[in-house]
Amino acid sequence: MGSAAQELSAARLERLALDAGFELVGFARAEPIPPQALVQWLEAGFAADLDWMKARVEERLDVTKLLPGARTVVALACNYHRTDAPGPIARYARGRDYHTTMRHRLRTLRRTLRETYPGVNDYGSVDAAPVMEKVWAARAGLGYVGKNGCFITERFGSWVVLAAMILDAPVDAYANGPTEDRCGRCNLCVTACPTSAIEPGARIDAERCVAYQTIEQQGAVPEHLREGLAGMVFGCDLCQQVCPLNDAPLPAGDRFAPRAVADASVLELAAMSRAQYDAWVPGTALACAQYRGLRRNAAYALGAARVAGARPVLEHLSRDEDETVREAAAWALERLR
Ligand code: B12
Ligand code: SF4
Ligand code: SF4
Repeated sequence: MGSAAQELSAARLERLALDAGFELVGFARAEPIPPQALVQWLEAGFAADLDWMKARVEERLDVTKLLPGARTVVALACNYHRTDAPGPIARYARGRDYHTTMRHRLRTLRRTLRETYPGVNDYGSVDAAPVMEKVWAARAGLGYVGKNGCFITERFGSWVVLAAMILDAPVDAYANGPTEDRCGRCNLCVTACPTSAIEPGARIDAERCVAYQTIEQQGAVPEHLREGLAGMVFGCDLCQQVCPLNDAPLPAGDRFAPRAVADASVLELAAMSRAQYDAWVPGTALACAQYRGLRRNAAYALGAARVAGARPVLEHLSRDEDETVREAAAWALERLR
């Protein structure tokens, strides 16, 4: 069965995606994305040093550049919330790396898709591909982008990670765009953000976002932002934590079960030996920050929160072989005086 032009059954595809492990599935026509949101964000400098965000703009705005003849974007989401308390590691990063889980599910979907519709070609995206995943999730009716810049669903709130699969065939039913904006007059996320990173229009200035500084940025964190790192070592959940639309989270499946590292305190992360790092971190999204980055972040977090008992650990870090770790520890020690 199948040629690229045949109309596929949305209901059948949805079943395949659910069987592959995705929890929310929607369909959008693969039409070009109006350039304003992305172009204005880039021109405002909000991509900071994310050079890969500045590249491949044409593909981001037009998925036919990624898959010739693209007709449909299947938007996919998985809940990752577990009923655990706030901690120094953002929730999405506490278990097995979500990229691995989502890629695994995409591969399963691709396999069954090809069995069902042999002539159809696809392009899969999880995070790093030049695909605007929130825009596709919105167009495909899975929810909407909240004031905090996060994608909010009815069922799981914003505790979802996203993926997309582009197809070169149409489906027989498409969604009618984003669900209703439920933010209204609420502004809790904007006031909760410790570094004022949330701009009007759901635009996040990456430079000012703790998630960017603790995950992506390799050098020293600018001094005026360090205060905002109190208690956070990897990523930041504050603008989601305070969101009333996240008040009734549902527990995610075992693929998202927290690993041992999720129980570590900021102090323990700062004091982490190389052997502990090797036991805790590989296979989780934390690996992105590396050994040095996690201890640098922990030093800032201890200094920002003025944790008095942290002095011995910080003194140890102030003699670290890595200059950024040494400098972060020196800054933190200065604040304990
Ligand atoms: C760059 C990036 C970042 C940057 C910038 C954040 C941002 N909001 O843009 C930094 C490093 C700061 C970051 C942080 C985080 N990120 Co991030 N990030 C991305 C990435 C790679 C690209 C996002 C992007 O294109 N930004 C550029 C702006 C211009 O586009 P946009 O985000 O889509 O927002 C605009 C449009 O959506 C438009 N818009 C809104 N509604 C509609 C509707 C229609 C129809 C149209 C046309 C447009 C439109 O308005 C928005 C504002 O201009 C995506 C993965 C991907 N490939 O999409 C993950 C992604 C957005 N991140 C994700 C996560 C989990 C996070 C963190 C929560 C991690 C953490 N806990 O620390 C934080 C949240 C910070 C925040 N408040 O947004 C998830 C989002 C899950 C969710 N429920 O929203 C994604 C989708 C990764 C994934 N595959 O799951 N991230
Ligand atoms: S993730 Fe943290 S720093 Fe970034 S916008 Fe949300 S609250 Fe602000
Ligand atoms: S905290 Fe309020 S304004 Fe922010 S995303 Fe949630 S509902 Fe919208």
